[in-house]
Amino acid sequence: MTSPDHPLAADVAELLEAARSGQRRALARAMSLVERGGSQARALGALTFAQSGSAHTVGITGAPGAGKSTLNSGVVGVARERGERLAVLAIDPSSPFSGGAILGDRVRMSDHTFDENVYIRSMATRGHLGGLTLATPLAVRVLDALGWPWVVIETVGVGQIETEIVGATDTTVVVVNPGWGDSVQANKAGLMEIADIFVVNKADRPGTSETCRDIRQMLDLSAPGDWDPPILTSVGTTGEGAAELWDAICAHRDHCTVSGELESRRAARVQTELDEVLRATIAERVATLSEGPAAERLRQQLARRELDPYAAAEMLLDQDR
Ligand SMILES: Nc1nc2c(ncn2[C@@H]2O[C@H](COP(=O)(O)OP(=O)(O)OP(=O)(O)O)[C@@H](O)[C@H]2O)c(=O)[nH]1
Ligand SMILES: [Mg+2]
Repeated sequence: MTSPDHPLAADVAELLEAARSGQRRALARAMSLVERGGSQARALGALTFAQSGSAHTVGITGAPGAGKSTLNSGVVGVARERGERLAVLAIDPSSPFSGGAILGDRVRMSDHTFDENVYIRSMATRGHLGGLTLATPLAVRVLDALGWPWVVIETVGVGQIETEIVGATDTTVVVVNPGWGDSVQANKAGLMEIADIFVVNKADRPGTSETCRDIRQMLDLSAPGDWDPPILTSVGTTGEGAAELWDAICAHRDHCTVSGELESRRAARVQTELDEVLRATIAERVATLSEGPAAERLRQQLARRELDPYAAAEMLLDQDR
């Protein structure tokens, strides 16, 4: 039995074929399956893995309201003028139910809504195991296999997971605002670490050059690599600086392609993804084991101190073998 919500692997292949032929609805459905996780998402991943690896992924991160979407819309415009095709994923890690940020992003990206060479998709976690940390690379893989040469991932850089997602791209752009240097931000060090390009957006506001200088100083303190992250300025609302940002993204792509860093980063990423899949799979198993009727009996024995937790765990694992 095949239902529209639970297609079999063959249907997933058909869906991919339809998406490949340019059907946007098929692509949207494929992305929904990815978001939902589970066996269909895995089937999509399996079908697309071998064909992926051509797309260049660009992460855009920064504090809420830094102007990521506005700036990105300008960058997409520049890239389009240069004849590029791009897919944009706006990741909303905040909650599965919040739609505010996503709605805002839709409005800001609306310049590109009717352009068949731009694909824009918002993704939220549906609460499945591994969440966006696993869904994002899968979504990228689908777009990649379908022939999108650029995948831009925008996410709010406030927490560990968000940095993980955006840090897991080929080129990472960190968007800050004037005054960032003085602000106490918990994951500043994390952002410094993942940034390939810095952009001080809202450069129409005072303090821009000071912020650029502060970032320069922080970068000088960190271990030098063979890529020196440029520090750019932009005004998202006017499009100022968007062309320079696109140029920097292309320069970084060329650099890491030639240096071999692209390949090593990607190899490391697949390894991280494997670890993440293992973690999620094991977590799922733990949840199943600790919910069953056997666990309930053991819990009572634990409460009566007839059994210690190690012995109980062993018994559950034995039963599951
Ligand atoms: N003054 C000024 N305002 C800007 C600039 N860029 C963006 N904005 C405004 O800043 C606000 C937030 O912009 P967004 O592009 O939604 O920011 P964001 O980082 O995508 O926000 P979230 O996705 O909610 O984290 C909007 O009102 C923009 O118009 C800029 O360069 N200067
Ligand atoms: Mg946004």
